[in-house]
Amino acid sequence: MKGKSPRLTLDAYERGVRGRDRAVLARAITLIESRHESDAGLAQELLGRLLPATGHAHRVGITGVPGVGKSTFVDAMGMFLVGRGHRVAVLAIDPSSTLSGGSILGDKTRMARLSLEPRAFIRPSPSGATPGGIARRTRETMLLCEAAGFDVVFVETVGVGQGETAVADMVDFFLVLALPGSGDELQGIKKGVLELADAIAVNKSDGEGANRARMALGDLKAALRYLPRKRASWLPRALAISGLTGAGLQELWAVVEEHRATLTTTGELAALRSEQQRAWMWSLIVERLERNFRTNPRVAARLPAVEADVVGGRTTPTAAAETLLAEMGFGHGE
Ligand SMILES: Nc1nc2c(ncn2[C@@H]2O[C@H](COP(=O)(O)OP(=O)(O)OP(=O)(O)O)[C@@H](O)[C@H]2O)c(=O)[nH]1
Ligand SMILES: [Mg+2]
Repeated sequence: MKGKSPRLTLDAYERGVRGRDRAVLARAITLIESRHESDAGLAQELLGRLLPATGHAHRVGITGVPGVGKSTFVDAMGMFLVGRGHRVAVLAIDPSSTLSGGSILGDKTRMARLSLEPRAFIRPSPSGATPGGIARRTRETMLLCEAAGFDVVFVETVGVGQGETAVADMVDFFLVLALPGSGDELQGIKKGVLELADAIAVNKSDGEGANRARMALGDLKAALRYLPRKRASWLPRALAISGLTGAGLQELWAVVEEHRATLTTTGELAALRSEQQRAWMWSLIVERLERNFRTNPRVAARLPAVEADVVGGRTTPTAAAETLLAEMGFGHGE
């Protein structure tokens, strides 16, 4: 990867993104991801200008354990949608990757067709230092993609860690990919993740897996009836798919469209968008507070020792938090 490319002007970013110039879009995302204080103002100004051009896309979150077939699925689904006239953006959050991390390459080879497709755009979302940071950058990247004319945005996250809730908070439709297997294996999907799902797709439903997928589907449908409903108007669906053969993809997209139509009719989509705006505001606040906290010189001076004391069991987390917050003037009981 080359060194820092020079920044464009605000007008050039805006014109390029609106003009669907993918190279400018990529540079605008880099600007959004920048941790330099000097870029933050420009980034927020650009977002402000582009905001009216956002909000029209299908925002679809996808999660599943490593190896479940997310990349293969997104490649196949993306190509299917491009074939139907959509423009597809894929944001992949990889907790193990950094900006120049190696897994990016791996994903591009798994999305061999989509990565060559001019009407698609694939961008890995590097994990930041904080969950709030991931959420902010991914959300803002999604908005840039929408302003650049992408009408389907997939946000992919590996089904480990806390990423799922952050992603579920910023999308309209949350898809959980599962593996065909016994009931035991299905229980391997974290319950908390199941509760976020608008649909569960049992992937690899092909060849020898087809029968097992059908059995898994029965278990899932039963399980879904007992889970608390995310929303009254929508019972989460379970279906069998194969990213490899493309089986079930058309049906799955029909479910996404039905979900959209339902939520539009009930007014829930509008409410969801308002909620997403609120979550965005909070991720900005929390991220800024955390950054100010960590970069506060008094806190920074004491943080390593205090943290070591907590790890070493010499002080309690509560006492340590109080000590550090007091350095910022956040006393107790105000
Ligand atoms: N039989 C079958 N194999 C599949 C299918 N989808 C993916 N695979 C295989 O499963 C393996 C993992 O697929 P990936 O698409 O890389 O899975 P992933 O979920 O993106 O994995 P991570 O990026 O590591 O989290 C690969 O060997 C794929 O060829 C499918 O629908 N059917
Ligand atoms: Mg993958």
